[in-house]
Amino acid sequence: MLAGDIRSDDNWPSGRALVQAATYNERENIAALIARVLAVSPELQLLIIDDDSPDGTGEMALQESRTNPRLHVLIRRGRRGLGSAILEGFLVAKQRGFEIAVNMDGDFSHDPLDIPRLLAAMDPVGGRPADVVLGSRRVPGGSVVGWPLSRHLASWLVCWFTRFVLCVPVRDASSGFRAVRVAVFDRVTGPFSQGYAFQEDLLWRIHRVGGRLVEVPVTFTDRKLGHSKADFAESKRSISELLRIAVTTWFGAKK
Ligand SMILES: Nc1nc2c(ncn2[C@@H]2O[C@H](COP(=O)(O)OP(=O)(O)OP(=O)(O)O)[C@@H](O)[C@H]2O)c(=O)[nH]1
Ligand SMILES: [Mg+2]
Repeated sequence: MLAGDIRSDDNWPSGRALVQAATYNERENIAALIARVLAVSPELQLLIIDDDSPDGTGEMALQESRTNPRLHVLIRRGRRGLGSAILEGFLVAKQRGFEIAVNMDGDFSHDPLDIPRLLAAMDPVGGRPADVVLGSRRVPGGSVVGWPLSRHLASWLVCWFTRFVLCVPVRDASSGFRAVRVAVFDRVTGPFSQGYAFQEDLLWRIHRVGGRLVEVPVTFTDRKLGHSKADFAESKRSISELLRIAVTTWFGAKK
């Protein structure tokens, strides 16, 4: 949190899992997102990390949080990037004593009803606990609905690169739908990618310290409302960050 940022409240109920969504111009989605995530279970709390959306998404969430003790909002002054927002959410979850943070997009590409499955896979009965559970489109049972061919190709390329060049043993490293055991941030340090490449970067760092990554199938549905924020400049930035990580993977140079 920087000077000028706005935080909704200080009295958080205690809990095990915090769901978080980074938002930028999601006014068509935000109210329904809040309602549907919090309806999944009375045990869940939700943190919205908004980068001062010009369309008022942050204020709408802030307003809602005044009457809802399970909803928390951080409005950051200035657009600081998706990766930086997600990282801040994870660190808030850790500071507030949550054990697990579940990150999801704010555009309903991720179905809130899948959250309990992600949480269950974190600590399977009789199995090994995970550090990250990915909601994966690329394991049997997972799928994508509504993407044009170009999106499939770009996504496949990034996932292939992360798996075979960055040597991260998952099929859907780009998935933003993921449960993370926040204690992992005691072992993993940055500097992290600030933009979309944060998703692959974080998995790469967790894998390098021996963290356990698990995938469960989900259906990803392309957004119906609002617009994608993944523009050409962001794609260029992500590609250059992934290439830098590749250099570190293979040649050990400092990132
Ligand atoms: N706080 C914050 N959130 C962001 C930023 N950029 C994107 N987001 C949010 O991150 C999530 C993912 O962004 P999207 O624009 O949906 O990206 P995408 O899923 O690759 O693109 P689509 O499939 O077209 O929706 C959404 O909830 C966005 O509102 C940012 O700079 N700051
Ligand atoms: Mg999206």
